[in-house]
Amino acid sequence: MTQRTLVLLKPDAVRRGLVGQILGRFEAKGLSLVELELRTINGEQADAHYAEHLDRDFYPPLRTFITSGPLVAVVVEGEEAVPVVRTLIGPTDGRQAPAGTIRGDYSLSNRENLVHASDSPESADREIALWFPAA
Ligand code: FUP
Repeated sequence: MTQRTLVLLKPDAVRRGLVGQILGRFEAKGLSLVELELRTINGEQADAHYAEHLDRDFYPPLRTFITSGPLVAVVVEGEEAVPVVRTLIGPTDGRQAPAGTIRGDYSLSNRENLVHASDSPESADREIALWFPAA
């Protein structure tokens, strides 16, 4: 089944010059990039994206990080795109993520972990509407 999912290449990915390599992994897998924009978000936009995490202890530094510079917002489309992209990026903590995953190969952090991807089709619908209302 064809799905769409919302991917963010977070400010660490842009700062480290990893945007091309990360997007290349999605393309090499056979997925399509159907929306793509470089954007710097403010705190209110971060709160809307991370609504489920607002009360967590880790949220204030996460908010500072995600607003710290430009990120790349992407809508990725393809067969089972939601779980397939989650598999490609790996678990949250880059120190524990397996080699071969994006986080496993490029991140040593559970905050600066390079990529966000929607965790369910319902989250994807909400997040795509938030980031690309015209899509
Ligand atoms: P994930 O779905 O893998 O992106 O992870 P979560 O939705 O659980 O967390 C969202 C983001 O919060 C993570 F990408 C990084 C950040 N985070 C922390 O900074 N500290 C934590 O302990 C957990 C998550």
